[in-house]
Amino acid sequence: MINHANAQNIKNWLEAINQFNSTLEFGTTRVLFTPSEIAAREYVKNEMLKLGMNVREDAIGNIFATYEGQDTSLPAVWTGSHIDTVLNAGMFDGMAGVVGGMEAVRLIKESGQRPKRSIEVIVYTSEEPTRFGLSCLGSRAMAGKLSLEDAKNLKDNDGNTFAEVLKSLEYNPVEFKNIPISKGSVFGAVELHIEQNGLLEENGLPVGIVKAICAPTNYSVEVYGCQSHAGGTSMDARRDAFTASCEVSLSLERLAKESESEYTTATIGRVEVVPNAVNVIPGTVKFSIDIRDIDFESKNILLNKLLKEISEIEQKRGVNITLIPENHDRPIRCDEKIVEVIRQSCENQGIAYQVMISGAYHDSLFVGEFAPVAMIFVPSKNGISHSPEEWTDYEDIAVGVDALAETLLTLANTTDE
Ligand code: HGY
Ligand code: MN
Ligand code: MN
Repeated sequence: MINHANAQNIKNWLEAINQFNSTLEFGTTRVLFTPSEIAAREYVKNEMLKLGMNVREDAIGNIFATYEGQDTSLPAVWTGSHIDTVLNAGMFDGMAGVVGGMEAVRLIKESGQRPKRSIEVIVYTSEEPTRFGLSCLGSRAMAGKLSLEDAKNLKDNDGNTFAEVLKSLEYNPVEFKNIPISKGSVFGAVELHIEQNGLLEENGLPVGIVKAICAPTNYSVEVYGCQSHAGGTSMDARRDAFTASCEVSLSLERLAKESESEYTTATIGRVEVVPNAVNVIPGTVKFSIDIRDIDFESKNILLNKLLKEISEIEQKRGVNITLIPENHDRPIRCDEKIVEVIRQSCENQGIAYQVMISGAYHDSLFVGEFAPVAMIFVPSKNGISHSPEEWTDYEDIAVGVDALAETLLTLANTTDE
């Protein structure tokens, strides 16, 4: 019998991690391998050691904390998430899954049960694209989709490459080739995460069971027109890079709304206008495109329509529009057997739930390339995330951990497959 998760424990861990923050005055910012994130890593590793877990890191900084099972030769069961954040974020995105995994292991240990398989709590390196512009660096490398060469080509705003930063922190580049995880070496992975949408709250449910995870496609777009005088240049003589960018933005929004897929989103979140002056027609505009879809084919259809409309805008407005692809990732369906185990865990404990998709991507998207995965969602207040307003009640996280703990134990005691 496993006890109910301790909401106070969860609160203490989350508040302690939240102290490691470079924007205390405005939300939570913990960017990969900055002092606040490194300090948070040390804190979490220390708490994992206090739980009696073995703790190690790989050559990209993924943290593996192991609660050893009876037979350590069996593929382990994974849980965990990330502790890095977007700028001025909340204190739950990612951290709820790391702390939730730690609390689940604590509960299993406290029950005196030693499962057949080891259970590992993973802290994935850099789930957010905040520093190097690419998401899920740690889990992408585990899936064999990020090489040392790639790491040498990823640069932060100060011109540091990811490979240089890793080396400066004494991660051994020679070991980079040993990061990929082979298929079959992980029995299953269950990530607890905040929902980052408002469905669970709307439906008054404490738990969501994720059946599929959207994947991102990201571009940097550069629009070149003609910088000129805001008064002297008549309206029909302009090649305005900003109004052209706005037309692209409205095309993207319409195409996402018209998508036939179950779930499609498109966002332009970062915009740079040059020279960004009141009385100058912008000559250059650079912006990001982030498209999510639960269906890969539908995302490709949207992209083809967008490229066609962009070339029409170029002609009509006499501007040049360049799209620089960053990543074009595949959505995944979660493992039905693990979804069933989570469902059973909820039913056994009388936890109400709904099965749903994830509009946000997660490390589970890449872990799903080499292991069966599923996710457990807990409610986001007002559906808000990636904001200082992000909030999930600690007791809601505790209920999600109850479902997680029983799921992990069931999977870790499954050996007849
Ligand atoms: O953007 C995402 O979906 C994730 O929260 N990084
Ligand atoms: Mn996030
Ligand atoms: Mn996240």
